[in-house]
Amino acid sequence: MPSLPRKLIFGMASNTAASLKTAIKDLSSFLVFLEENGELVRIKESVNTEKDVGDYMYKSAVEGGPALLFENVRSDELGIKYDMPLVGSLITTRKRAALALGCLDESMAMERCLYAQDHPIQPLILEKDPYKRKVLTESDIDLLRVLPISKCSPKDGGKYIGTGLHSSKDPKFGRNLAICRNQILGKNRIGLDSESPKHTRIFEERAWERGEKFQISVALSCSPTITISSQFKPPIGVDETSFAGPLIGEPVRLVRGKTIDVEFPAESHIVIEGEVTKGNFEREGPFGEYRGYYGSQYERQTVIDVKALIIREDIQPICYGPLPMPVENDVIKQIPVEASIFSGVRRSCPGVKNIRCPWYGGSFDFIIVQLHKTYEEEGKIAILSAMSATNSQPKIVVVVDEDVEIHDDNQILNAITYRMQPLKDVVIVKTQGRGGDPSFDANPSAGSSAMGIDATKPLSAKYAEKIENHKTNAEIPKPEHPK
Ligand SMILES: Cc1cc2nc3c(=O)[nH]c(=O)nc-3n(C[C@H](O)[C@H](O)[C@H](O)COP(=O)(O)O)c2cc1C
Ligand SMILES: [Mn+2]
Repeated sequence: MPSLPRKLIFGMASNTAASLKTAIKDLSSFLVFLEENGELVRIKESVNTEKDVGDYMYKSAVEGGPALLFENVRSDELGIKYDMPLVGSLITTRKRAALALGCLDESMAMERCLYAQDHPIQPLILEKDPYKRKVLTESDIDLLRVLPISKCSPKDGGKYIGTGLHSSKDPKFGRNLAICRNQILGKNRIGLDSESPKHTRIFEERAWERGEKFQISVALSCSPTITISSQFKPPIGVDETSFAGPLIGEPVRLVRGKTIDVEFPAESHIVIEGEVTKGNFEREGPFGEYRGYYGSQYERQTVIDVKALIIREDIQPICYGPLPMPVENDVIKQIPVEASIFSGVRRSCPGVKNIRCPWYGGSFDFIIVQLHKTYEEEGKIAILSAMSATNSQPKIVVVVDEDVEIHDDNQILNAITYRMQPLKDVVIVKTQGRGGDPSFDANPSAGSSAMGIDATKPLSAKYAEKIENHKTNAEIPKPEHPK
């Protein structure tokens, strides 16, 4: 493989990490930056897409390890060696997610996301494609022979693209950007999983109602900033691409589709363009989901008929597609989802201090709100706001006071235990129910519900004083006879 470009980033050597001002605009530069800062390692030994890649990615992800650049990838099933390297476990730590947002200091990431939400920059559609690309069409396409796509988890029903950026358009709502997973179903057929009521799904159904095929492009290996920006949760009709602009400090550049009327981010190394025909379903899955369990077999998954596979020729293209589940999914979503819920809750509770969407709730289903309460029932209002701030339908919301450290689960559980009375402080509402939540799937006819726990102290009542640490500079002597 030709070595990665050693180019300067933001006019200075990329290892001067302390000077990162805006997010990095393309994947190759991001990888250089990670490598020079000890956040990426190259795997030179030959690995297969059936097992090895998944094993490596998962191990590095659960250990909080580096991103992995697989330089020698093969498929034993197909008996081939790929020309294209594969990058995996790319955004599996909050630190790298923050770097993708342009923050060297993780604690600044929420603030940057709030800034991006409040200062969107519309993308720029280029008249001319700035890069040389190879365009393969319809029957010339054989996805698994060209792209080193691996299994993500051992019992997945096939090989999956997990990080594809799906752009689509609607006459009323404009452009939408989201990540959906795609099982490779054939040479030029991939599955499209877009849950209801997400915008991609709504756009798809509206295209079918107009009697049209649903056009969609799936971009791989874009700037990680755009990948993360797709996870903001604005209302329908707001293009998530516009949140990446303020993060990279300029409009995201889009290129017109080669075979469909949908643009894609110019810097993408790989783009799949296709159409979804109403009624075209295929069996898909199972897939190891973001909740940490395999989703049940999907008998009816919509299918994208691939019209074009577009690959950069001006650089060494790298494939960023398969991912270690559930870690990378949860980390990519976490910060923008927290920021989206923060701005939703702030509308009704200006005293909201922080939001946390922990990995154990799949970064969607469990929300912790830290609140400076100004009136007695505000904790309950914060619960209702957090539940309805996005279209992701959380299942559990916990509200805590500002003296509770939001990233310390022990403190959260202590607040739930001793600042809450179940009969008075728990709110339960019936919900639509989400397929994929194993506790719902086990008995769907029983329905589903969401719970809010107000674990804030009452303002009016006198409350027991919390024990603070003793303040002393004295050192505890070391034992004289260590075991
Ligand atoms: C790695 C990754 C994979 C995802 N896969 C899917 C998926 O297969 N189906 C889905 O409905 N949402 C998936 N999501 C979540 C959506 O991208 C997310 O909810 C997004 O905000 C939806 O946007 P939309 O409502 O504008 O369509 C995924 C998220 C990440 C980070
Ligand atoms: Mn959207």
